[in-house]
Amino acid sequence: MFVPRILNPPDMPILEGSVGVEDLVLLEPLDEDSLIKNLKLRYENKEIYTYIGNVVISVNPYQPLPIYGPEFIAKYQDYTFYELKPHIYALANVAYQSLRDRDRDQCILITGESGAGKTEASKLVMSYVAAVCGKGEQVNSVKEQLLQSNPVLEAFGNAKTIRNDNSSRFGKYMDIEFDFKGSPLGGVITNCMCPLPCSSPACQLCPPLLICFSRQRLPQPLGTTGAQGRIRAMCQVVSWTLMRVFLHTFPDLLEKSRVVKQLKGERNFHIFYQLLAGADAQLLRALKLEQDASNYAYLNREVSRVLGMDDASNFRAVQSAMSVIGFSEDEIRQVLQVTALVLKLGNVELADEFQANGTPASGIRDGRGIREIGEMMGLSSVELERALCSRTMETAKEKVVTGLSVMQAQYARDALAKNVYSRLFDWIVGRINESIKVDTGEKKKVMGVLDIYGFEILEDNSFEQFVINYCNEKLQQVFIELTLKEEQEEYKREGIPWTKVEYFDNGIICNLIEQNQRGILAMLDEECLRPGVVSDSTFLAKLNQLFSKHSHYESRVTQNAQRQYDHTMGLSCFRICHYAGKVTYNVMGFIDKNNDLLFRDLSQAMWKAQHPLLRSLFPEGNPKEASLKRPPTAGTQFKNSVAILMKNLYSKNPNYIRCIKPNNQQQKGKFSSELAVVQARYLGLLENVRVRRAGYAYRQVYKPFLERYRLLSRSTWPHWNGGDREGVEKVLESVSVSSEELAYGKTKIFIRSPKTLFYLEEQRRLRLQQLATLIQKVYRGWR
Ligand code: AD9
Ligand code: MG
Repeated sequence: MFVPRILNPPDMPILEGSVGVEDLVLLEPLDEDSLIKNLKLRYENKEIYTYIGNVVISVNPYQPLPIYGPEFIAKYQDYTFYELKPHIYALANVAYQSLRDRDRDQCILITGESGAGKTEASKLVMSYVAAVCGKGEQVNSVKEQLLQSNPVLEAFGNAKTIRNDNSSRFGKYMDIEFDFKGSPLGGVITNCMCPLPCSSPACQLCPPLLICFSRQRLPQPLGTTGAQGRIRAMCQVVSWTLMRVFLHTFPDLLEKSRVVKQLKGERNFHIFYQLLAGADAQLLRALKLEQDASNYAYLNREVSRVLGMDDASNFRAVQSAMSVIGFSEDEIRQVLQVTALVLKLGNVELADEFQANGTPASGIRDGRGIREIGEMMGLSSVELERALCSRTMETAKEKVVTGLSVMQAQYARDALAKNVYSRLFDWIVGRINESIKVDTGEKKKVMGVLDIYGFEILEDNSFEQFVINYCNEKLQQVFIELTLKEEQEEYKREGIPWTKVEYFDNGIICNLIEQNQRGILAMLDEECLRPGVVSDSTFLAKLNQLFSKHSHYESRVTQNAQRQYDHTMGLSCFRICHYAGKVTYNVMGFIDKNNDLLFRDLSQAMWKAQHPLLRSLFPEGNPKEASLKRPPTAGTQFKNSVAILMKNLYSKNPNYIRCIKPNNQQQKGKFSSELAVVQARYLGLLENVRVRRAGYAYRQVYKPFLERYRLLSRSTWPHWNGGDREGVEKVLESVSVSSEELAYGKTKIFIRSPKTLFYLEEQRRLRLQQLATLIQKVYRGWR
């Protein structure tokens, strides 16, 4: 039996009640405590999504919930943003529709701390887009490739960490491009029939109750055809073509250090374990590998398995995904060979040796291992050993070869392994990009999806946290500027005076870090390039001198000068007062990590290797290409990537998904308020609500607003033939909303206080109850 939508509880918008408010803009009182309580209450009721206006907050459920899949995608596709419960699909739908109908490129920014659910959210967005964006053989193949890129990227770029069993160890930004021909690629006209008999007095009630009236498009006719039908909705289905996907990763921030060393309880990148567990005997033999992960120095011996993760079957999934994406068999074989090479490099043991003149040097202990590696690389083992254990210094007149000490040679070996792996990862990303495109040369529309590490405050923060947090400062800047700008522009568009909102501008912190020639990154580069003895300590001394008076910089030295003594901060540390809180960074290792040196001997040796893929990863090893110019430092590369990303984001309309991790144990149903409150601060949620509420907390286009509330006025109910704006005026007059609470824009009604909206919702709820009782009586009468 057809059930009118309003009688169907799961579809009813619930603004207040047992599961908390769906939109934090409606929160009363507005403070941190009630914000967290609201999220907790909702989480405990398995309502993991909550809005702040058009921002989606997502709390990781750590369990599969029955709210995803084609059925839900179809539902969210047919409703406007506030009509159904908060959901990522609703946000994806708005982004997709604005892109389609308003010709605006979109970006979806997903932020949150490790394990908060960013990558899962990005996959939901991708599957939504894949489901709604048109059909056709070519498009389907792009969709398939788009979805299959996930397992491949995750195998090579994700790892088990203490905080997340499937943690992405790289930043990912993806442009999903659609083609646009100026008119729909295909159209279907569907007639929708009212399912109630036209003679029924209930027909008087149909318009506001039926789905077809509130929807612009229906995939299928609703009910019966012919004489019974009274209402006709013209629905046009428009197809769009998914054209290509372009992945940008932050290669300089693939956590390369993980290749050679992992923290206690963590693993190396998944692919190593997948390869060992999933390869059959023949493949293992071909790759000269042994199945037991404990044989490999680069793999953490304590944890080779992750509960609930099947490495062997994931390996098969990765192989098949690579084929779907378009990697040839030969390419897959070469990728696996290079992966195996990295593992084998870790087992190269170095021993003390002495040069003829008696100075200490190093040599390779295990002759068989190095021979095998050499064979796989297509490089003589002598040459490989020379590259690993010595260094050539070139002056204008001569070449001097010096032996490396064991420590230096170990450093060189690890640097080689890290470089081979990270360049392999970049190559895979490039190869995926090459595949997932159908270049039609038409005008494009783009939806960008950013899945990037959130703000990090660890016990020991190093260079990695420094750049990650810098990136988050920049994202916060985008957030503030675009949110405020968007508010401002909307008010302007609608002809409503703008009230200025006070907020903290974090530009001063961004400058402290990135300013040319004067920022921390520039100082680090200067120190790395400076001849003579440089060390992390000289770098710190320089910072202390330069930023002693900076309001967002602290160290023991600057504290001492101001007679503020904080012994929790180490002597080798500096602290930055980020927008999200203070973070203390230990400078030890900054210079090395920023330099990220790969001795030229090694890149030249790799370029000489016969292995085509390996060789292609080291173009700078070609003597003809060799330049005396140093490659940019890791910090500069990162800064450049961030600058490109920012430019890209500023050119698009932003949509936000803010992810929250409810507990540190990856457990379902557990919500730690202490943990959530810290994240809410990092994410600036309260500030976001304030900005949203500063002027008018709620705004809505006249037509849907009228559809929703017209049953509150006798003038507009059951029939209204006037204009939408006039109808809204009638409704608001009839419920006596004060005119100070309202502003009538060109296309939208603006409501200042959430309380007014509560009031309207409550009135509507009561009215619907009356109507529902009436309908039920009518039904009973028919039977
Ligand atoms: V990290 O910064 O890459 O370490 P993410 O990306 O924020 O982190 P991820 O998306 O990987 O976290 O989520 C962590 C785990 O939480 C997943 O492996 C799932 O087991 C679980 N998760 C996250 N979101 C959902 C969801 N919507 N439904 C069910 C989820 N489980
Ligand atoms: Mg992730």
